[in-house]
Amino acid sequence: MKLTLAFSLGACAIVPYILLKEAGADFQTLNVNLGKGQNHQADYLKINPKGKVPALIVDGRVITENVAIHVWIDRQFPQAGLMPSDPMQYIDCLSVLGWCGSGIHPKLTQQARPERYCDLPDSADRVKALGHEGMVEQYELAEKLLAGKNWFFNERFSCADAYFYWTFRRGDAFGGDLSRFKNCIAHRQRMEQRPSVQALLAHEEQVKAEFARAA
Ligand SMILES: N[C@@H](CCC(=O)N[C@@H](CS)C(=O)NCC(=O)O)C(=O)O
Repeated sequence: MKLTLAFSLGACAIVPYILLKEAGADFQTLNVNLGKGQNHQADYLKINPKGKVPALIVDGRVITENVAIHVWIDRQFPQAGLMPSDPMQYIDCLSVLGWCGSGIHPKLTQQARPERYCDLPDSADRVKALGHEGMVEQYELAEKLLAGKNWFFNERFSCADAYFYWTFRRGDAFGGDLSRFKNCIAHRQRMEQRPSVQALLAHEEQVKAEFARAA
């Protein structure tokens, strides 16, 4: 089986990268420079007409949307136990994935791309500030969900941990003081000790160098 992950630096495509590594999958990445708009070029739109990363190409067939990709990886590599085995916890885990994708991610995009939310003159700072406020409200919830725990479910790493890790790391990159989110910070530190995330961080350095050479 040939697996190619459409990937970009710092983007939510890092989540399936982590999960594929956790699963021990053999895969390659197609590195898409979002900063240069490569995701809107014809070659990439043939892969994902939505113009977004991630996309996972499985023997030529494309899967888009993080949640669908995560579930596919879990089903393809069941031995990795990336989703909880208990049916109710499985649903709770899907619920966290949905929340990361549709509850937290839009607050991050609002800060990165305020012009997509409001194009009135001089509105960008206010749009970003509201995005930040909304993001922080979500981290308050995460702080409670992670209280007294190493991982979201069963004291065992799952897709939920990988997805939340990205949302918190991305949110932190916008600046602002997140030091009160002690459980989220500890979760991030635990994530960064996992070999899958270490591999990701090394891969990001390589891709950074590749993008710089192409600039
Ligand atoms: N709903 C999609 C969202 C994907 C998404 O928004 N990806 C961002 C990177 S984090 C992207 O490709 N942005 C490029 C753009 O919007 O121009 C998913 O969960 O996979």
